Amino acid sequence: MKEIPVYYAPSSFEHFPQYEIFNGKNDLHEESSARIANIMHALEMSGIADINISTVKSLGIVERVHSYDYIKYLKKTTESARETALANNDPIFAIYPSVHPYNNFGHAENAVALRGTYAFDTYTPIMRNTYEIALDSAGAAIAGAMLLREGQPQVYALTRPPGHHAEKAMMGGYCYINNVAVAAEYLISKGAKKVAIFDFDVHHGNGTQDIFYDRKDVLVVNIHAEPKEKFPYYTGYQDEHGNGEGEGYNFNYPLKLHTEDEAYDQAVKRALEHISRFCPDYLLVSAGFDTHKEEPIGGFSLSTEYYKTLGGRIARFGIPTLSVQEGGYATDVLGQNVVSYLKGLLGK
Ligand code: Q9C
Ligand code: ZN
Repeated sequence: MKEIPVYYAPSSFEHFPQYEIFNGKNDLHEESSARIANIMHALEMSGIADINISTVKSLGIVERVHSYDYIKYLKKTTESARETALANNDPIFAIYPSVHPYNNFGHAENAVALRGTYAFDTYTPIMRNTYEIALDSAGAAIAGAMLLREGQPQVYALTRPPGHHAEKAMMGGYCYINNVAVAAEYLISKGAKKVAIFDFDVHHGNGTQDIFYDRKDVLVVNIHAEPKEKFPYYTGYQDEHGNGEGEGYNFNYPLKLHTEDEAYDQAVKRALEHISRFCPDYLLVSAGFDTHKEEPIGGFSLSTEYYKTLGGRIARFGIPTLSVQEGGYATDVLGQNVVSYLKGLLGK
């Protein structure tokens, strides 16, 4: 039976954000390890996945995507969270921002000031192992990209934490290191001339857009819920087309809340046209399943079956494709949705 290679990092089960702060209140954090437990279970049951452990850690590539200062901050703050966690015997000790930069004079010397400088929301805590776990997650995306270079047509990286909200120098939206961007940069460092990224998470991939906004070697196409209704609120509008050399290499398809299979599929067809016109060497997919109808923080109403159609449309390009896990928080159907998508990729 035809299988799809899957990469994951075992440490992704050790990330335990407890709560996100919304409007001054602590809400239960949706980005739980139950998500990947459910996906792993469904993959094992499906018989279509060849599951591998990733041991890749590539700080070198990560530092081509993110600023040196940002990565240094993430590492140091993780170390400081670890010290406090150990000293207080509090394994879930977490660091959140309290203030954000405004019209100041460029100073961010205090620890609290730095937290606001490097995070754009209050949903993305730094805990005792955050830096290492985020690096492992990006490593799983690189491991997947390595297989593409060996000639695999379809690969899936089961990354957690997710990545597409992480900008060059900011964490947010449960993301610390932009996994899909790291995979793209890895492929380019190995000689790829053109890489396309298709992002179908329900939230706009502001981080990926930010990272490649000025570049024409990486085309970024996003389909998501209208940002006037949904996180990340400030980006994902249709008039964001890229900048300088990158002008014409960024496309956003914001769709109305409650969009169902048929209308969604029409938009997917239009979005994918940009990719076939671009003729990339590789296609990377930010695969978020928070578009599903049972999604607790989504906004669309896609069926489990639709993901198979979507996978089929992506596979039909015949471009070597790495799908990288992003969001999806309906923990009892998430795995089924992933399997449906992978079946589409495999042409089943
Ligand atoms: N209390 C990803 O899907 N807003 N991130 C949640 C609900 C943040 C989603 C508000 C959503 C971030 C990778
Ligand atoms: Zn999302």
